Amino acid sequence: MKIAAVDVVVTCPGRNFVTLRITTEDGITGLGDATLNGRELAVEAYLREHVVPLLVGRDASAIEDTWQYLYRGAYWRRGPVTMAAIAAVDTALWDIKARAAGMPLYQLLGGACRVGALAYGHASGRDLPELFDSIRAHLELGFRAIRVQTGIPGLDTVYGVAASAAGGGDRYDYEPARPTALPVEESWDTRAYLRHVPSVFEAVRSEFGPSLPLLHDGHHRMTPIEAARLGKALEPYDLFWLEDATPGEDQAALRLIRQHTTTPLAIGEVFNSIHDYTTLLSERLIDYVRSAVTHTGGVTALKKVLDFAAVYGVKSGMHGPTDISPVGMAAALHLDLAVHNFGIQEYMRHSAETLAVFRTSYTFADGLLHPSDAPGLGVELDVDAADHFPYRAAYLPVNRLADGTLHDW
Ligand code: GCO
Ligand code: MG
Repeated sequence: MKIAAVDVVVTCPGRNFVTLRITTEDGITGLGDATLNGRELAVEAYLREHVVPLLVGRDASAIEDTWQYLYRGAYWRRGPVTMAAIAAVDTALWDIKARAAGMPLYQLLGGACRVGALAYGHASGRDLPELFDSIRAHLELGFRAIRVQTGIPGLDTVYGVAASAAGGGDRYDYEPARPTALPVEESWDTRAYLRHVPSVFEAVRSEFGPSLPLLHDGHHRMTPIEAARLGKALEPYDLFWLEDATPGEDQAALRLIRQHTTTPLAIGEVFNSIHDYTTLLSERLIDYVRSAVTHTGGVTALKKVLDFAAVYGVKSGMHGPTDISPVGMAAALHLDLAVHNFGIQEYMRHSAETLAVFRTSYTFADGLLHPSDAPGLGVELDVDAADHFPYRAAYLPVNRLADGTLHDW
């Protein structure tokens, strides 16, 4: 089963996506997500210039060998651009193999360990009434686990808080990279954040009771000792996890946080390699692996990370914002079903525009996601529809402190 053609499709149905489409000589096509939010064309060029010419004529069924060929064979390893490109090839080849077998991908990965993947949705509000409305709207949609992000007194805009959550906040995208000439600049104040957040979780717990799983994303903004303090302050509210408390590069930072708090910790959405996890897993410094198929080298590589995590009792909690395309989302759902150490799946829901280009078959019911039993990943790319949405340059925001110092966003 030789690879006959490879296309890189860049489209912007509401936000930018990069998709690799591999076609075999016998006409089977496979899709892979290569979207790197705000840096999309770097991956497109990497694929188009350096990877596509290597793929045509290769055996489409040799997935591990192709992975090693692109990883070891490049000499320059790892990094978000390289690993997103490899992820797209790997995912597309798994899609092809599963379509050729007439099976949903999760069957090839060992079969289902569960009936569906528990998903968490994103509730947010600039103040408590907005936040409560947003949580209620998510509960009505069927979510059984909720991420809570809140406005901070004194700050105009805060990561994770929809500008128009007032309308119920059941569907929104508060952070598409914005199509401005320069990144939007937001302001940040960690002391104000640390003072405010525990009171919000106290209010949410007293309104919604003790059993609802609640999550929170620190988005890499704290120092280790600040994160330790927040984790400790949130202990009475029994979080499912505190995510990305500190910047992702510093694995040792989690040691300090861990010494001070029993709040479960999740990290890894910006990681791109199993080597980013060696300290974190072997020293049991985290509870959840946040990596997505899209940014970690694909199904092959993330399955290895999760098997490594299982040795230490660490579970999955895959990244699933709207900048993971429906193709990347479907790949996540197949792994969610197949790995024993599944924890939870983030699910932000794509817009109608996006879903008109990517025809999905996965379903959400009673708080659980299922990838469907369609062969392969279960997603079709409508290339004609994609052509109606040309790429638009866009940036994620940047953060500055009151004195102008650039801070992690
Ligand atoms: C999350 C993430 C996202 C990122 C986004 C950046 O937990 O879902 O933090 O919201 O900000 O993926 O491109
Ligand atoms: Mg996050």
